[in-house]
Amino acid sequence: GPVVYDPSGSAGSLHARAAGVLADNWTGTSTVPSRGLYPHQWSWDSAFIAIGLRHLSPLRAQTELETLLGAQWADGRIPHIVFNPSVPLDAYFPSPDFWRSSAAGRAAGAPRTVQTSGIVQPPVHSLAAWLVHRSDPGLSRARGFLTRAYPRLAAWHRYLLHRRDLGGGGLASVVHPWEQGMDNSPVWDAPLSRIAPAPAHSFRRADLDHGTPEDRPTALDYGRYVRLAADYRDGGYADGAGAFAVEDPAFNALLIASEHALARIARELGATGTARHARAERLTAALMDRLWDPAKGMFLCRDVREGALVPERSVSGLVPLLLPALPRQIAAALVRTLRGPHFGLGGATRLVPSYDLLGEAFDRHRYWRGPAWFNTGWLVERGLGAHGEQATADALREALVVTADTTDFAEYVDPYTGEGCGALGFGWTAALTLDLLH
Ligand code: 9YW
Repeated sequence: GPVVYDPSGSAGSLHARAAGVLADNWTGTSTVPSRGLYPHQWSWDSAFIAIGLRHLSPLRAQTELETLLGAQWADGRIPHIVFNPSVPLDAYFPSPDFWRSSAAGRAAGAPRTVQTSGIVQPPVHSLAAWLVHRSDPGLSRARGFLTRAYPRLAAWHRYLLHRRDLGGGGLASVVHPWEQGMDNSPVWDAPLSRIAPAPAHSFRRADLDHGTPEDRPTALDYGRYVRLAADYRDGGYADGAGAFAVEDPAFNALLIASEHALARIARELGATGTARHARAERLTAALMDRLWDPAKGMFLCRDVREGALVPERSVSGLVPLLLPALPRQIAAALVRTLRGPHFGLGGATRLVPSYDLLGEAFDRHRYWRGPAWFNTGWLVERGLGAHGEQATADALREALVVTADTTDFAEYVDPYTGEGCGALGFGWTAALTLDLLH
């Protein structure tokens, strides 16, 4: 839709600067989230980046997704990182040697030609593939883009639906906070407290060479991330046995949106897609059944090992608004929660904080413990539009675009002041700004 934003009469220059960020971060086959902090390909970043890139170059957007899909494991999982072999090993931790994905006796059929991590990230990919196709169907058909992508996307969903249904209720579980993408969210504090941290001297954090320590996860958090990942690796990446298993509303809502997108892809390729739409509807029912909290008016995470909901309010619990098929009264409650004191949209803030403004663990600068992020803002903006909340969607879109502009496409921002934090020239911030401008 149209964006009112035009401070200097040159919205075109914001567009050009966003395109410049994506050009700087482009490696030739994919786009890095940030040249300094994250010099490899990240899974959900690439999906969001492709959604923006399609406005600049549908070919590059297709290539972005194809590079990621090329790193798929034999069991269907899409790894959360695809490593760039020309970047020094110590530029990012954990590096390829940590994951041992290409060591002898490759676990679960890791790819032979590229080095990857062994965990996953939220399944935004089928949604991205469909949007990329729609931006230039002629080019897509000529290149057989969907024909080649479809079996890989279908295997990815199959992995999540079958190997990751650790709670037995039909939803996919994440086995590491990094898988859900909101690394140090206060939601993970309780399930993580059961994990014995790896000793601090057993690894070296490369992120602290770039990020401000007060904005990054703590040393204790990192020790636990390393322990969990090492245990998963040492178990051959087999699913089911780990001490950490959580059903997350954003992860599952994105799976549902992607399943609907995959149904459309199947139809484009000549099948009916009916079974996929029906599966997405069953997943939506499971989401409401297992994760909806009527008293809080939002979705919560379920700690599968405890068999209970985690009573923390995170932006993750608002992301299901993105599903057009959500029952009216559920969508209405989510919008009330978004505007209420815990998230403050249109009141205390014009953006969407990553965590409860009134929560005990709220920290306006520390990563996923309060700051507003552009990918979650974009998802909520789409959700507001899908449920007829046009004025609120427009105001949020305007705020996202202005904030991307004034912060030079920051990774995340103070939800009250819009002050930029983390990396600048961040990939999905630039890409989703482009999408919001279109
Ligand atoms: C890290 C790349 C990734 C994102 C995650 C974000 C962060 C990696 O960066 O994780 O080192 O902390 O939390 O969502 O995909 O942008």
